[in-house]
Amino acid sequence: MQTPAPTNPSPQIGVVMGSSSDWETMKQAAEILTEFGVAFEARVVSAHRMPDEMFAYAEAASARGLKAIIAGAGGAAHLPGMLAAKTTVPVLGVPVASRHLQGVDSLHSIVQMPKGIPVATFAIGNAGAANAALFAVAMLATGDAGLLAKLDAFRARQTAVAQAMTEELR
Ligand code: RP5
Repeated sequence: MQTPAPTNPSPQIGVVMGSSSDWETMKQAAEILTEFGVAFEARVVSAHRMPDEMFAYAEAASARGLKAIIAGAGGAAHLPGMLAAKTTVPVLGVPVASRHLQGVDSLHSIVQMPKGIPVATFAIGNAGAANAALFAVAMLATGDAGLLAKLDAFRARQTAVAQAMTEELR
């Protein structure tokens, strides 16, 4: 479950997570960003094991040109909220399913931000990671007609797949 090296020299999106064990979930976001041709980096930035690196990452995010940070964590998942506390770059939080409470703990930790520091919170697990990436694509697409066309085509393919489902019932 190795995360890819952060090789992209000018990423638009940061995909960060509390542990390499989160990668199985967070790679869903990476796959969407790759599909849309959005430059991203993927890193482990553990809130409780690497707090100084976490703050440094958040503090540098804007100047590095990041347009959004997709942050996934499990358990007492303080990574998205603490990143958001240190940057105005939008933080999209992904609750990773945890061993004992199946990610309900992660969801509550991420979604219940006190007023003033928002974290956009997505579904627990793979759907949340993929949707966070699609949301980031939608944000970037507001200023990028080419990306918007790709997003429209993605939606149209989903519609076609759903429309074909009735045939599967026969
Ligand atoms: C959190 O603790 C991580 O985000 C992960 O979801 C969870 C377990 O981490 P590991 O024990 O697998 O490193 O910090």
